[in-house]
Amino acid sequence: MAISQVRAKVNGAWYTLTYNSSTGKYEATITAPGATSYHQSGGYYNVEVEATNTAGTKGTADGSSMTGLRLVVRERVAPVITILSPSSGAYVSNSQQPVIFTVVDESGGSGIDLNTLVVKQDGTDVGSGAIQTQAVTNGYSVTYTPESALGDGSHTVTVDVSDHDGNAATQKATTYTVDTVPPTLNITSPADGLITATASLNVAGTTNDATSSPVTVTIKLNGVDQGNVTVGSDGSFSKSITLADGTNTIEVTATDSAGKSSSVTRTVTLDASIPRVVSASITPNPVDAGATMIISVEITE
Ligand SMILES: [Ca+2]
Ligand SMILES: [Ca+2]
Repeated sequence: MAISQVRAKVNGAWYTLTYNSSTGKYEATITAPGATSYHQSGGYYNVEVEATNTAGTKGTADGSSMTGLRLVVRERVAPVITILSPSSGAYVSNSQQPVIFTVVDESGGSGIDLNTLVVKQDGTDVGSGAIQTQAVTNGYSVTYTPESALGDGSHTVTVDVSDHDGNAATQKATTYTVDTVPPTLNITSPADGLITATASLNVAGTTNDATSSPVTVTIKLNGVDQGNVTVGSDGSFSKSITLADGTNTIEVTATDSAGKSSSVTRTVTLDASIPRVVSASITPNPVDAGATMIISVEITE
């Protein structure tokens, strides 16, 4: 008996093996399939081997009976983590601000292994209870929501994940600031209820924020924004506005970088009228010395 042909079928293609006299085995050097075996049944390519003798009789084997014919192919492209929000440097006013990111493997890759997903809040693993996932193309959209309120200040979330073939994504991180406290706002001018004869009025005060300065200030006069207000490094601000005749409502709002705001409203009355003496009389006139008389004056505003 003699062997006439030995061949192997890998991923649908047949390859002829040749006899190696030094090893006594039939061998071939072939190129592995270009795609991971992760999605194949059992996680491997089932390689078939067939030997034919000179009588034309075939003997076969494959991975179902011979584990050495179960070909595991791993792709070597790492998945990609993209943090969508909050972005690094952002200020947020929610002490349980959700952190939203995607973990996506390449098309045709082994896919994201969620068991390898590690999210850390300020260095501590957040655990699976704080994480929600939703499948997207080649991966997942993930939302991490802190289970308890974070303190005001800077916080960092890191994300790690690998695909099913063990390729680790480059770690991504976002560092953002939680700020739940609105800025202070103190109006030094005008006093509430001021009545003035001058249309030009200085609105002045100070503002500050412990966590996310600088603070922006807006001044609305009777509902109309009065334009840019410069806030000094010490938090002081001052702006001249022009009052309308009668009752004026001035609303000053200070807003920190996290969007938290404080407002103060002042009501000021502009009375620019000049009293005018229209007529006057003294009755009686002439009057007897030491007698009673009446002075009567008519005034308009
Ligand atoms: Ca991959
Ligand atoms: Ca604040």
